[in-house]
Amino acid sequence: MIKKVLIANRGEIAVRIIRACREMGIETVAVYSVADKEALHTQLADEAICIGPSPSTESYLRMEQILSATLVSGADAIHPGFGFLSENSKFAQLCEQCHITFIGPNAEVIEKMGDKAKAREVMEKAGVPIIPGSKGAVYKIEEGKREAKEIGYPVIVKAALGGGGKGMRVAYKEEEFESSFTTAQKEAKNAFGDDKMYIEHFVENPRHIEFQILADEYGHIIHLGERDCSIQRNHQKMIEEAPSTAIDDSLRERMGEAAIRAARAADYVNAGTIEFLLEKTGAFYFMEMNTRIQVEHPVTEWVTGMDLIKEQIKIASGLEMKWEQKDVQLKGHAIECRINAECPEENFRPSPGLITDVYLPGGQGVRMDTAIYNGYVVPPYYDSMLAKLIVHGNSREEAIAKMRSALGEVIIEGIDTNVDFQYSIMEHEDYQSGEYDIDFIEKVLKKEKG
Ligand code: MV4
Repeated sequence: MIKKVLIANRGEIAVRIIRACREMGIETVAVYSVADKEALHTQLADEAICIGPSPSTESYLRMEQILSATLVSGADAIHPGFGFLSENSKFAQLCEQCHITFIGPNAEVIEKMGDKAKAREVMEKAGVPIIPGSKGAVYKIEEGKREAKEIGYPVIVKAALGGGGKGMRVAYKEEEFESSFTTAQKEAKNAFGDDKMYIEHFVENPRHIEFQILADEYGHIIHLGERDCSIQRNHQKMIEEAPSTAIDDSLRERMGEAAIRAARAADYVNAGTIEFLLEKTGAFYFMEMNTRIQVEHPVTEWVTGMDLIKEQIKIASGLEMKWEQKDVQLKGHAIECRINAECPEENFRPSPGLITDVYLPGGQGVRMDTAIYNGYVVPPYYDSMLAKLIVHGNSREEAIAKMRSALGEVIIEGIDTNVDFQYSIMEHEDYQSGEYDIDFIEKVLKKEKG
């Protein structure tokens, strides 16, 4: 069993992992940058080691520094959280070489699923529905144009190493193809140092539905139901909920089975997520697999009653999973709102700085995952997410009522936040009816401007 974990992350997820370890009797080591000397994760862990200057490229992304800190502290495992090095196959491999347990899937799986063109091939072979698209990789415009014609417009050109919207362009008709392809490929080359592309039919107005899976070393794989992550802006999710208003028990069973097939085909071990696009017709397609714990994991925790971080640690320790699919019973409804340090009125510009006053909501069915406190200074170097407000109710209506009430109690002074914007979404009739797709926020903002 793992005895001591180094947390290669910061903010609320680092705190979340420290708490899980403490409950399990596992020692914790925090790493921190100069800007995070007074951060909550630095203070909460049993030990803390400074790994470099404030920019993440000089601290949280420095593999050698983090590995050295692990060896010096005597930790036997690293939890990477999300972002930073969490989906870096080279880092997972270096951990292996240093005999450090990487709490996540192995390097080979991370690399395989990191190449989205490769992942498509793996899923197609396994009988998981994929979006009609190019057979393999595409490097040249002419080749792409031929494929696009066969697939049928509109098409979307994607970078194989992309994800999260980078290196991705839509072409609605053949005349647009050349410029879309060229722009996407240039962006890919810049961002990922790789110009491998693939092409898919562009699915219009879908929902983003993802399935949480857990897999142990002994071939047991279960799914924990879906999260609806359609409420997003510029590929940044804002609200996630479980269950989805677009999915009934029969569709859940079919998508869940597809997710398990996908995980098995990838030889997956640990916690992972299968992303699907869901059309209004009920047709669903594999999009990507995320090989990390995700920001929105608490909504799944609340409808299943499981602790996903503890499950990750147990699986990484080589324990056999004690859950079977029949043990997974979804109960009630959970919603998560991401609270960011940003100004919605000024195109969501980041708003770092000193927090002069904080009041955090609580009560039955209300959870706040955060690393902020009164007097904390939000550094300008990292992601703007300050907190995740998660609520659980017996019904979706109750969950929405709880979220409105809890958002109304939040006080964060000194910086701008999106709390009022989140409140306005809870009041929106299309949110309340559950009839929304991935274009919801864009539509709301357009209407506001008139
Ligand atoms: C798509 C798509 C429509 N059709 N692929 C966005 C990020 C990356 N994970 C893939 N993405 C999309 N791929 C096809 N064939 C639409 C998107 C997309 C999207 C997907 C999920 C959530 C929000 C989104 C916002 C814009 C575009």
